[in-house]
Amino acid sequence: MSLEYLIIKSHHPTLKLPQPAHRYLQHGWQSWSLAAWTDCSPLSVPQPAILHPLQTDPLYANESRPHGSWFGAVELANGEILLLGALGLGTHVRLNDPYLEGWAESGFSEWIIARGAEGEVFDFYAQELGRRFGAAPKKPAPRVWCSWYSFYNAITEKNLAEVFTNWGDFPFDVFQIDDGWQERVGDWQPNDRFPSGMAVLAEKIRQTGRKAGLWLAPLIAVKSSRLFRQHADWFVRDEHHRFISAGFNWGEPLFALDTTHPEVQTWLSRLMRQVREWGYEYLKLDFLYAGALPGRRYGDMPREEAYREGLRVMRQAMGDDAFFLACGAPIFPSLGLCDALRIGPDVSGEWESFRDAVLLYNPAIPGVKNAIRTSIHRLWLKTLVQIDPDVVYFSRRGNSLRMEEKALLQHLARVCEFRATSDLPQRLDDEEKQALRAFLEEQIVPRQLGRAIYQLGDEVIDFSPAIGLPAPPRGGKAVQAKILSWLANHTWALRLLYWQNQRALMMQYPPTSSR
Ligand code: 9PG
Repeated sequence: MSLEYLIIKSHHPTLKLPQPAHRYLQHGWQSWSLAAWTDCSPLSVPQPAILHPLQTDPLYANESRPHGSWFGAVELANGEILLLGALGLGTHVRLNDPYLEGWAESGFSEWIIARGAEGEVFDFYAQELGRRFGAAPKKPAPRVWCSWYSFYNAITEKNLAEVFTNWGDFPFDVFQIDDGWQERVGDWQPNDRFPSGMAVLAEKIRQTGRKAGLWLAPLIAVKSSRLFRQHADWFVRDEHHRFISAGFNWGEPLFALDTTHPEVQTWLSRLMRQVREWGYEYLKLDFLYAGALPGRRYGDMPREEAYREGLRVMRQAMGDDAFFLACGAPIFPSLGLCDALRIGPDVSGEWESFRDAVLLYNPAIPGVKNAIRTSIHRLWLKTLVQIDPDVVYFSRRGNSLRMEEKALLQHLARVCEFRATSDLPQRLDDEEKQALRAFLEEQIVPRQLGRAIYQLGDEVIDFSPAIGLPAPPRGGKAVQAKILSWLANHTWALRLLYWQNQRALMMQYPPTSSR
């Protein structure tokens, strides 16, 4: 098969399929949104709807026909791939059999139409995207210990310092502090569990010979934050002058900063310089989708351009020497401005939950199967940016993952060549420690053998057990699903769930004993 292609400029390109489409590659908008080959039948709309702004492109969340952001591809009966892919932002593709339809939210875009073997088509697409957005990862991916998937937000300066010491000479390059250090999302000062301040902790990390990493969600604020209360005019609104929703998390509604507002840009610059001054060199900037949600902004520009403007401001302020991991980030608008990109939803200590996967039909909710499924469909981005599939687990304790499930996740990290974990040294036995050390030290060049099949050294790994989507619920389960979706759309129910989780977490890591 040889590659055939054409580059055109269009507002609304329509392509008649030469043969019936067998499968459609649906590509979600941001890190956590679903990317997967699906049969061409409609998919259920993920629930609850209150999370749409946080998990998908909310403008298209109710579209159940095959569609996606920036590009779409079909697999033809002879196994060839036909791609309609934009080279510009604010673009979408859907399958309207027998047509593949693209459109740009504003104006014209360049588009690639390419046909051939899947690998060749996507290599070519990546190369053309690189020309427009910036090519080739410039920094190697560091080996990271991240606090999130063991402590969640029950971190204290004391329990973190303990972990940093306990790792001894383990080959990590970065110790990254995740969510839980800040006063509130929006108020980026240390809370009372970090009485010595963030600079002291960064120095402690540096003394162990690692770089200090920090999590922030700079483009959102929770309703109760000082930032939101004092600067309501900095937040994106709709045409009726109401604040747009950036979703719901931490038991609260989230709002989106307007990255085109000059005062917001000044504030973002200061924030980035502040965390650099504290001594953090690895920045995991999260919930970034908020900068590109639909709404009215100070500067009248397309939403993904507004986002890119915000990213440019932050990149410039943090400096080129910082390592910037973009998370919860719209994929194409982040290219060329970050060093690494999260390419799937969060992992969790569970493979798949019946409630989330079947009843809510939500492929963006944390879980190992969801994380592998979406990441596997974004590996072709590797020539453009370091790709982060989230952390792996080596510990048998603290999760319900079976050996082979943990192994598949570890293999995904090997394929991405991005190695991170949240395992706690005090919870690993000797065998697990040895396996983790070997994982961090090994150098394997992965080779793709099939759509979801990779060769890693002497092993051939088939990721298909993580690829399938669940069948939509029927009968009694469908009734259960309706009730649950209704319930999960109420903020009181989400708050209850949040406080329940927090209570369980506080019992596991009591703040008093670890302060
Ligand atoms: C900290 C976490 C971790 C994690 C990030 C992000 O509701 N949701 O669907 C949802 C998805 C992801 C998420 C939180 C909520 O996690 O990906 O690594 O940093 O924030 O809060």
